[in-house]
Amino acid sequence: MEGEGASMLSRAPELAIGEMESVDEEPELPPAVQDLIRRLGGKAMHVSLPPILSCPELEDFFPERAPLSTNTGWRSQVRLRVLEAIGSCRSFETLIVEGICGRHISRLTASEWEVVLRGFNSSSVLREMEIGQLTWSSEAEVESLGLQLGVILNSSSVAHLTIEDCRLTPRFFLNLASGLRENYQSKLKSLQLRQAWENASAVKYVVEMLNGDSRLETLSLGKHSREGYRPYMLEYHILYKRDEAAVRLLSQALKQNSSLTKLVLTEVEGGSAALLLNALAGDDGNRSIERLELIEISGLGKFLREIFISNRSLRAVMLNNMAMPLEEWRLLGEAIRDNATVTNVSISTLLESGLLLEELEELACAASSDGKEPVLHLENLPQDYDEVVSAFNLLGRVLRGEIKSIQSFCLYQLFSSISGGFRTGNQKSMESILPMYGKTGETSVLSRLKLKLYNEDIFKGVWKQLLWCLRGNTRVTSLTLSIPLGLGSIPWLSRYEGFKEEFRDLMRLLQVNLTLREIDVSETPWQADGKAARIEAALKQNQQRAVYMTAFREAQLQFGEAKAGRLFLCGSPRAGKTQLRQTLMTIIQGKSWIGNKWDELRRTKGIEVEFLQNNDKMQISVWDLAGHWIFRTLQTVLFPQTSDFCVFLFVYSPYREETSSRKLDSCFRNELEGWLTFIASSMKVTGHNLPQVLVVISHKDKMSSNSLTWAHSIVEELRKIFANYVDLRPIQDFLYVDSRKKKQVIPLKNHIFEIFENLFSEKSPLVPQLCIQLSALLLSNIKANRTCPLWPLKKFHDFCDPSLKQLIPSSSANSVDHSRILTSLVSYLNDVGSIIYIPNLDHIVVDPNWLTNSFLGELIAVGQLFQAQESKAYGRTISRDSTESKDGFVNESVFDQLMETFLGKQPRLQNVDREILEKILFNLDLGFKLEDTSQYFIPSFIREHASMEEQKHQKGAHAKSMAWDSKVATSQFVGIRIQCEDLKTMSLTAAFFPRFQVFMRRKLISEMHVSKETVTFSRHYLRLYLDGHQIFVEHVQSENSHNYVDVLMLCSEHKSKEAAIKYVLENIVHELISFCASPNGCPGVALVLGVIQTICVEMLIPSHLRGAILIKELKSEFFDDINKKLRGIALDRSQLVKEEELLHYEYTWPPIPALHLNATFEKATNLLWKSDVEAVVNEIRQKRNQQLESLQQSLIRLNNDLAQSHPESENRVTNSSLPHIKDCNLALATCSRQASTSVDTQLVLSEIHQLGEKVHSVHETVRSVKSIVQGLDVKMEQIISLQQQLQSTLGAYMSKVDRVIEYSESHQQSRTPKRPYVTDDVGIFYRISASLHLGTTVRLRLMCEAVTGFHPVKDQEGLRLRLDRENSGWIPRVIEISYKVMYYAAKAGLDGTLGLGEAIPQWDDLKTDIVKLDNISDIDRWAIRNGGHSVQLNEAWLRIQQILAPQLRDSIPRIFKLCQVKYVRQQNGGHAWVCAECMCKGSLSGSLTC
Ligand SMILES: Nc1nc2c(ncn2[C@@H]2O[C@H](COP(=O)(O)OP(=O)(O)OP(=O)(O)O)[C@@H](O)[C@H]2O)c(=O)[nH]1
Ligand SMILES: [Mg+2]
Repeated sequence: MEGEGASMLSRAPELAIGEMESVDEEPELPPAVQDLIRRLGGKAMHVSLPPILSCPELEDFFPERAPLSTNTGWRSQVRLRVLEAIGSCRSFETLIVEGICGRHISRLTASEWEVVLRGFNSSSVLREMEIGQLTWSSEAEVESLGLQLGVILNSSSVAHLTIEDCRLTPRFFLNLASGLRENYQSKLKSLQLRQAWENASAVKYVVEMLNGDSRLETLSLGKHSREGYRPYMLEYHILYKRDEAAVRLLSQALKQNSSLTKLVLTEVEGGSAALLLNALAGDDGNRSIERLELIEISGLGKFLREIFISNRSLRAVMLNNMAMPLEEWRLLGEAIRDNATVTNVSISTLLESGLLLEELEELACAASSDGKEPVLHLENLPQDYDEVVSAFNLLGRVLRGEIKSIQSFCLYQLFSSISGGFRTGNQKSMESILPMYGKTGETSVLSRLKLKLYNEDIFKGVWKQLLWCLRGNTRVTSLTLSIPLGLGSIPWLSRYEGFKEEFRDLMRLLQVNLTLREIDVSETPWQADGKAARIEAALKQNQQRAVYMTAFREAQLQFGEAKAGRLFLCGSPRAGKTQLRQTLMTIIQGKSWIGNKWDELRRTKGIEVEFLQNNDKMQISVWDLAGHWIFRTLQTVLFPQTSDFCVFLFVYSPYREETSSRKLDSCFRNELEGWLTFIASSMKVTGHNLPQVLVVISHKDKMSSNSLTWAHSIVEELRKIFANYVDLRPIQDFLYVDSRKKKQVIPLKNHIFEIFENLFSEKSPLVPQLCIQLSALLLSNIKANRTCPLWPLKKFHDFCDPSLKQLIPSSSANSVDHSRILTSLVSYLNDVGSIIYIPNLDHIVVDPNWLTNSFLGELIAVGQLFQAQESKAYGRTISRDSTESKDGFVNESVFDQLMETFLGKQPRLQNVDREILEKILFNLDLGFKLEDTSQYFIPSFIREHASMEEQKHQKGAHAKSMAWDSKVATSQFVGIRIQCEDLKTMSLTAAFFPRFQVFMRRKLISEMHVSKETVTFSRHYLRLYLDGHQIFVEHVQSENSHNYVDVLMLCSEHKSKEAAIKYVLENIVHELISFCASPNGCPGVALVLGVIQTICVEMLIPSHLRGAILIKELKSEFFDDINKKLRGIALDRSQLVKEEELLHYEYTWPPIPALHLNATFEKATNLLWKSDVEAVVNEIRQKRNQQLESLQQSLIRLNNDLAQSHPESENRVTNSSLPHIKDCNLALATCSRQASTSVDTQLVLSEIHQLGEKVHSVHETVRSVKSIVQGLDVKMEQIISLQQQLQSTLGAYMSKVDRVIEYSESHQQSRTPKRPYVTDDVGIFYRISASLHLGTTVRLRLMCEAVTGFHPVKDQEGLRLRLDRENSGWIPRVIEISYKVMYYAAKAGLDGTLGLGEAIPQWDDLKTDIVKLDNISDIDRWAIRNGGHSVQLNEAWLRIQQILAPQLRDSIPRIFKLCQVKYVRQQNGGHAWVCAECMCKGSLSGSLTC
């Protein structure tokens, strides 16, 4: 609101005040004023007043310098109208005094102040008052203001008063406090005084405020907390310059006060702080303060100890960046240990000057005690690698249970000493960073762990060990992980790997650790790539598991290896699944199959469930899935959620019956891929236990060849693709069978049983004997009793009872909660498929086949007119017309007909009536009945189109039924695509969308209280009217689009687009993502977000034709575009680059030929959400910062190297006759000076750090006033200045490198190209270690020397040379030169800056080669030390000079595609050889001449 207002004001046309004054008739108020008055007069609540005086148009009426007496006539009228408008608005929650007067009190007269403040008197909405950074012309003004503010304080509901950064007079305080003394009605609760007064006399009035008011709860004294990075403004603060008398007065008041509950002291001088704290110690100390916060105060050890010893009211103490000697920390630890009342001591060291880890450890050890609950909350910020190691050592001690005082531990590792892709080589030592020494961690007391690891290597180094430590840990309940999205881990950049391995590690941990309750990964790439939702879902399931595992453990049941499992048969129709099942049955039962001897097998409906084996060793059921796609929804609903206890057989028939020939190989690939996707998507990742999949090929008898070569390669290829999701076994000969032949199937049967045995003993979790016994009993029971598939809960309990009595040990029999055990049993038996449990149903399905085949399979078959036997026509009772429904709804009569047809076919069933059947359908989310109508939504049971032809004809027809209700002139359309993260291995299963529709509808109506009428359904979409927006959630199950759901929105006119997006993300998109991760969704699928081409949303173009791009991809393209533009900025002309130009990136949507739509363009800033645009800009800024930091460090090192070897080298550098560094820029000069000591080095770095911080704080201020885009401008400005600094430092750095490679002044003068390198004849970069033989042909090449960064030139021919005796001396030196250049470039992290990675062939190989040459710098140093010259290198340069000049000079443009140019500014290096592109850019920007 505020931002909008401010920008509206500034858009108004300027007003000529002079002219207005001369007009008789009262002129119209300036539009900005009118607008302000209109808005303030409205009904809306205003949090705070917009800073009106910073608006240029209004400034004319409130001039800062002009005397108040000049405010006459029109000007004074306008002023009055503005002030009155503010004064009569009574809905402000915050009063920021400096906002009214633009920080200068004298800008308003006393009477004007009265007008403007009028509305705040007696206000009942005002909550906060801020007085800060004020200046004034006379004391009278400030004192009068004090009086007026005092009235507000007394009469209004203001609860928080902050006064900071002012030199307010004692009389101001006297006036402010005057009413408070006697006013017991005052609502003031918190008082913050930071550098608030001019002299100590003011304290006595503050004391009066403390004494007088009984409601003040919080007192905060000291420096401004945000002052840390700013230079101190005025050091007059009483608590800063100690005034003992005043402090004593304050201390005494604190002692006597009984209303305060919280005291905060920030950067208060040590002696004063001690005096104040004295008020809390001893028998006569304060007894009301419960919370004490001390920030950056030194030397308080003794006093703090005293407080822990004698104070009994404190509950929480926070110590932030406190400094004291080690011994004091130990003593403080002991005092904490002995204190019985404080329950929370948080200690953080978030500044470089903060306490050392050693001190933290000393404190924690001393505070540790067996009998006491842990109270310490530690936060630390290690400054370098060694400190990280120490911090983890401390964590190790805590996790092993050696230190028992720490309740939460936070480690923020923020330094980035590793850059440019270099490894520190320290990884090895990370391997043993968290040893457990055989302990499980059961005695550990830590409950919260927070890790912010900036460095990817450190994260990877410690992650596995940390998770290993947590396996046996039963105390840590909360883990917060933050891997800042910097360096190589930017989730939306294509090279990002997503920490997939680390994710699996975590899921593996969650299989065994049931203690962890919350894992916050919101600051990791997992948040954006959909994995966070899966972690969430796993935690939720763990909580349920924890409940039943605890029930089993508490009942002291015996555990053993699992014996019950399920075999799933999947594949296309007529693949031979049922045939194979029957052959397996006959083998096991030892008899021949009679059932279908002379009849063709019936096609399977739904899932046929049968019991294959039920003996002492194992209880296996076969789940034979119908191949026909109409049953897929039902199969998904009843599919297992974890792969524990399951084996999958994919059956494939290569035989094409119609033509009696072999099917194409692609059929096999597509079918197998489809089923693997289905399996991977339907099950949650369970760490090690990937679903076991076997491929069986049938119809061997029909095939002419026994060879399976065609299948091997496809299986192998898919095995690799799906390696992370399923365990696809290679094909073996016995897997190729005639499914009708027992003999051929026996080896397969044996193999399956082996897999199960192996699974039970190694991979499945242990289960109680009770479960095993009951699943065996259930199997035998079902065989005996087929007419009673549904049991009431009571009957089921009775059935379980004897086993419970038998297996629960008598010792725990009395204490066992039977109902808990029974619930747990139901969960287990449902997991292994012995029963099917349907939530909210009072019955248990004890015959799974009845539900999956006889009931649901049959019902679908009836509804979809499925013919189980090709020859017979089905559905005499159901008419063809009634079984079609485009939108998925049917009338009650059709539904009745369906049900009756079904019930009529099963007359002997007991316990099953129509009502229960309906309940089952609805509880499985397979449909619902529309309230108040007779419509049933049962999309899976009813056909969409009459025939396949019609379906083709009507493709996209559903889209026609979607339409936007109204389109206003300012229509704002938004389209969000929610898509599977990996399209190769994941897809949304058939049941996903129908179930989501039902779930979302229920949630909207019952939890969000949305009226039923506003939620409309159809087969492929859900339409909503929410919060004023029209929303379609659409999903089409078709070949093209089963991987995504689209959310299309027409935003409300009354809301901003940003607010609308936020709303829909929270209420629809995130709901959908968590539903997908839940057991009812597709737990194996991770979802990511994309944006849809706006015109496609507006025109409701069919989903498969819509343009869409993943957000991470769009961000990445946007990021690259900005970087490209930045790289092109010439150093001296960069002022011409406008910030918005950098942000102006248009994404090109491809044309849609089917709809005759041409390619369109959309601005990335419009397509992306603000937070994403900000993320891109932040990332760029952060990267530039890092690069600059790393370059500066390298420059310092290089300078040091050179300075050490040549004491006079600084002279030589600055007074050097080398023309290109004569004009040595400021940055270099500063760095050279600062490089002299390591302390200075730190200074440079901290300056850089501060630069980043300042940008941040500038941004925060700007954000409150201007719109975000304007805030971005500030950041972009910063980026440009960073880029400039980066380039000038780069220039300086490279000129130093030129010294190292002996490229001297004379070479520069003779304009010798300076970036040579050597490749072999086909263009492969020569390695430094490669041996060169006489007679070999090599090519001498030259890089472009552009000031924005050197790089190889595309399609450069190079100079062909044959290695002979003469040149074999200098060519290796040229290779050395090129390596040195790259070595230093990479060392300084320039590969990223310059984009070298893309340019140089085999850059990754080179990098490793360079790393091996880590001692090059030593060699250089040695060379320089020994005379300053490497004769050989110099020789190489001379030869290059000779060879390229003079006769070849004219050919350089042709052979090397380089032209000679001159940079306008000397500091850019004078002459250079650059490629055509860089020349063009440079001359356009005017930075070079040809
Ligand atoms: N010659 C021969 N016929 C087979 C073989 N396997 C299956 N059949 C026959 O192929 C037909 C279809 O087999 P089913 O087992 O019903 O196929 P299905 O995979 O269960 O098919 P749906 O239930 O529709 O998914 C039956 O007539 C089988 O007898 C085989 O290996 N050789
Ligand atoms: Mg079948």
